[in-house]
Amino acid sequence: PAATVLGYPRIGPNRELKRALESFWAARTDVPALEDAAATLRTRTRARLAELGLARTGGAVPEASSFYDQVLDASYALGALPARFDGLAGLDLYFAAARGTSGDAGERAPLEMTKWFDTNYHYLVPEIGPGTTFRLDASRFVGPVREAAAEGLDTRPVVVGPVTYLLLSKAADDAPAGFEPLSRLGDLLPVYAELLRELRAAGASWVQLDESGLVADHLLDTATVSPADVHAAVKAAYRALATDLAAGVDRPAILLQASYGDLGTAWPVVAATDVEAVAVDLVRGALPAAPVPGLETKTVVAGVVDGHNIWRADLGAKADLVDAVAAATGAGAVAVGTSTSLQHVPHDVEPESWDDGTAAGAELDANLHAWLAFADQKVGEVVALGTALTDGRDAVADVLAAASAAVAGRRDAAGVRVDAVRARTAALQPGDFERGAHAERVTAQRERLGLPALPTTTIGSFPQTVEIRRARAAHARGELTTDAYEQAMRDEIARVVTLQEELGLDVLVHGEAERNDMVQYFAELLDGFAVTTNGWVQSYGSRCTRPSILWGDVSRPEPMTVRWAQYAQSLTEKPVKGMLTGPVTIMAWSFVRDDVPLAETANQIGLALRDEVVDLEAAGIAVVQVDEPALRELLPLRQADQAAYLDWSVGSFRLATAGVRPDTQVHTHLCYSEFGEVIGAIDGLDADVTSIEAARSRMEVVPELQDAGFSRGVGPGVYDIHSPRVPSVAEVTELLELAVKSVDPNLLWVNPDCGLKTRGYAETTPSLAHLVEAAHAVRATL
Ligand code: THG
Ligand code: ZN
Repeated sequence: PAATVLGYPRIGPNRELKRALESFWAARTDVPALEDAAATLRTRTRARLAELGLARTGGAVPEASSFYDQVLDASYALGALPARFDGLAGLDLYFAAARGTSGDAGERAPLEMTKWFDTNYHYLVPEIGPGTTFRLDASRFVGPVREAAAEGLDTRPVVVGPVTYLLLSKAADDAPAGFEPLSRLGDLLPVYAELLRELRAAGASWVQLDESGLVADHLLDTATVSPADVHAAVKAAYRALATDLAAGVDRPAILLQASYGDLGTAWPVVAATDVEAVAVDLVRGALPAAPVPGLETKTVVAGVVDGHNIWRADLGAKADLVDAVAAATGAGAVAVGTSTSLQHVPHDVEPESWDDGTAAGAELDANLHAWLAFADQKVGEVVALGTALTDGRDAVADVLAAASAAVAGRRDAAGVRVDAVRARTAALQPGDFERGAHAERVTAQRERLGLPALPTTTIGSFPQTVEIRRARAAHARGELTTDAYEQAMRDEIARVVTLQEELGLDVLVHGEAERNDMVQYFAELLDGFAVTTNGWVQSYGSRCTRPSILWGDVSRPEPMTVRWAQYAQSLTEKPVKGMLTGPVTIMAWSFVRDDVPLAETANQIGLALRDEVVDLEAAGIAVVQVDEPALRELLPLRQADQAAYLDWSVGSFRLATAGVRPDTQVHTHLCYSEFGEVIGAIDGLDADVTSIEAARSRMEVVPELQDAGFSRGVGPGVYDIHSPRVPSVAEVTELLELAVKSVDPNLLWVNPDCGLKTRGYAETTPSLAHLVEAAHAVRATL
């Protein structure tokens, strides 16, 4: 077929899968009900894709559904789940690996979760050791293929490929030092071969194997695996799968997928395999400099429609790019595809409304409907480009013209380019990114704040209670007036401040009751952003976010957080932290514009936040925290691109925070503990205090930071908030004693790992009481 997509959203247009999963987990429904809901959604997806124009035959429609995660699907099918799940089977096993078990079911930790390439999707990390056995259970892949066949549809199952599967894995806890999961490739391949045979037997004419590991240096522990090793592994794997299998056995044709980046030196590698087709990302990646020998026998699926972002494509330009593919690559045939799976974008723009009844709302609504393409619109784009390829552009002239008009309309629309905003970023000087000398700030802040050694604080949010959520929902429905809603939020802030005073914390927070989400809250208040009502994107399992849409130049029409912080500060003598989300995190968790450099947008947001920070200072706030949990997330996959990224990302944080006096203390919070690649950048942020995740790694990160010469305030989290467990005073004391061994007690802060938004007061209050008690105990020994 001339057109395909590499995957499609799995959660359902109205989050049907989320609801079905959560009902099942809450034991409100049983396995048949869950299976039924999932099957209904799969049927709906196939029908929708065919209705939007993908061919019903030839494997054009991908089968990329999942009950939770595609990497977990592979682990399950390969029989590769760790031994702690032995004795479980079927969905019990599947969900135990995803979510862990406790109580009567036995205590089992779930698989670890981490980010999928440079997206906001999180996958479950396989644990592979020398003793991991592989045994095929193809049922969860085969079932949907049969189901589709019964509907007269020849679908193309999507499976994480063997090399990428192992690259995404971590060494099992009991593996010897230096063990590399990729060393198990030889044992894994026969199981993949068997899976391919079973899929063929079920009726699949094509299978898609995702080898996006080919484009991602970040997956490589370069001490043990080099890009050359990965290339060799791919060659060996696909020789085994394509050539050996082809000799004696019927197998599906293989579409080898490489998304999320540039194939670069891997072009000859994929060309050297015996697969029938290669899907390449031509949004992030480029065409090869010269035709690649080997491709003449293959189809290249040109991934020209962005699967990663939500802008409507300039189809004329895309058609030009598609037309260039055959000559540039030497491909035997060309088809049109998306650059990545569409799982990273919401289902459909159509039902969205940005019309708030004002003239500006109506204009934004019309504009965004014209400018955006969610998954369904993107399917339409690849279908149109496929038709242009096979039947000529005249056949879709009106579609191409409409796309060009939309792109031109977006370029010229009010708000996309705001001269005053551009003038401000253009006038930036090096000094705007600099605060005074750190040592002087330390002295000035010590004098102003008068904090004890090992000051105690929290990361920012307090539990979002049912009452808070109810008040927000009632306000959104118009059933609670804005005055009443705001009064409810003030009451909550007062409660949280009193609680913190009673607990004896040193630096307080207002608790963020008024915020729905740490990015969306700011997106709603800044110019240049739009938020969706139903634009859900799966983050992990049943959890979704609604990324904001950054469509124009960013500015701050008025202060965003000042009155809340000021109110909280008016209630206490202790310092209350002003709480903001940093530019990089706002960008990482939004759909960003593709028409200006990221660095420009980062500076625009940096300046908007800078104004907010300065206003907070003027309102008497002495400590301002700017969170950047996503700093590492946006790190480019290719090492060569990382320095430039760190330059603008760190710069935007500094721009946001450098406008204040030396005696105003700037904090930041980073949600992870693997600092390897970014340790220099963290120092470069020039924050006075950095809180980080550390409880699960038992403070290992503290000596690492010291070794790297980090000499700023540091708040290694002393307990993991992701679990409801209340840490004992002794436990926290022990961790603090560990920390004071490797960090100057004058630099050490005491805080939990993360914000408390997702916890309840039942565990939050005693946990914080223990934290304060432990800090006092260790303080007394100094
Ligand atoms: N905000 C935004 N993006 C994020 C995070 C965030 N991306 C990365 C990380 N945090 C993802 N983690 C989560 C954690 C919880 C949920 C989603 C992503 C979650 N979502 C609710 C759900 O699916 O039921 C919906 C929340 C809502 O109503 O807005 O629980 O913190 N922007
Ligand atoms: Zn965190």
